[in-house]
Amino acid sequence: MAMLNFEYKYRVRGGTLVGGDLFDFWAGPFYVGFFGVTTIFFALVGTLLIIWGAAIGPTWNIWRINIAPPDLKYGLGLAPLREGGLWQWITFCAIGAFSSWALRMVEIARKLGMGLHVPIAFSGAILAYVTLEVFRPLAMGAWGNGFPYGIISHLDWVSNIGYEHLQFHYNPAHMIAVTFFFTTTFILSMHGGVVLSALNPGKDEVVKPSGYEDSFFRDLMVYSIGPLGIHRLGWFCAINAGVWSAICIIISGPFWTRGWPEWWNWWLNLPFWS
Ligand code: 07D
Ligand code: 07D
Repeated sequence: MAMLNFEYKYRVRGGTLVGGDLFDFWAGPFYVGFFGVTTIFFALVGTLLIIWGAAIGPTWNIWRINIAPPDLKYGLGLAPLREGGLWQWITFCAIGAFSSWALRMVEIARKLGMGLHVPIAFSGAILAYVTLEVFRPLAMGAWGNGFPYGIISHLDWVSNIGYEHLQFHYNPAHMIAVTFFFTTTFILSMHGGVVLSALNPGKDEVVKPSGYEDSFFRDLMVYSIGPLGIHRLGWFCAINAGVWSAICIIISGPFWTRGWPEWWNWWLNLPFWS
């Protein structure tokens, strides 16, 4: 009941970014909005194009379906549908759907009078995707440099691009991205663990307030970042994981064409070694 009263308060017109009152309503618990409609449109068209691509391909095996980008010879032009054109339109729809979803988050946050932290975080993932499928192919002069749509085939792409640079682990931005991914899961497991240990006690035991969580980490390692701080840190690390991923791939090809181990020669060439 409390939830319903609360919904009654905020479920009012306003806060939309475009279109005024157009689509400014809920369908059950689902906020529609202009960007809800555009998300559904792009996601539906994109999915139908994927199904079309699968239908004209050699297999319905879900793992092996592959919709490849155009051959490099098409450069940055439009390719015939069966020769990568489908990939181009799927990419267009994917960008439409992902950005509509982010903008819908913005509208909902505005209605609730909340910050834009969630859409900002999701934008990190969108940035990584657009870097892979648009910015890097643009910088390299052909859509054929994008990754293909297929569960196994996109793994092959990652591996191939990795070996094109001999040893991708030597890419310094990849190192930073990987470290942020590892740090994000590490701090989430610590945070989830401490919250559960305090707020989900055994039968007949009392729930412990947040001071207990702080004390746990102070006793353990002198310092507790605090209940707000841990979420700031998580947000920061997670976004950096996506952003450094985007950096690590945009520099691979457009800015560094050789093996990544070779990049470290600057270190060996420092004057004080010789
Ligand atoms: C848990 C949130 C839920 C999302 C899920 C994904 C689809 C795709 C497509 C039938 C954490 C739903 C999947 C809608 C269906 C067709 C054609 C997010 C969670 C459950 N990958 N990748 C996977 C995508 C890239 C890489 C799995 C998408 C890059 C590696 C899944 C994209 C590179 C491995 C998947 C994308 C890359 C995977 C699990 C877009 C570098 C694995 C994903 C749009 C980033 C793992 C068989 C997951 C696997 C895996 C989806 C891009 C590398 C199919 C949608 C090109 C090394 N990727 N991926 O849980 O098991 O994400 O693959 O950019 O080992 Mg990938
Ligand atoms: C791109 C996904 C965006 C998703 C969006 C939303 C839907 C809807 C619907 C569920 C970015 C999609 C939503 C479809 C779903 C429903 C209902 C996320 C994206 C917008 N690597 N590597 C990375 C590691 C090696 C290589 C990133 C580790 C090898 C290349 C990350 C290892 C070689 C590329 C990372 C390792 C190699 C990468 C990926 C270990 C191969 C990239 C994360 C331990 C031989 C990619 C921007 C990411 C990248 C990337 C980690 C090994 C090559 C940092 C831990 C040595 C070529 N690697 N890697 O970017 O930077 O997520 O992409 O060995 O292109 Mg690597």
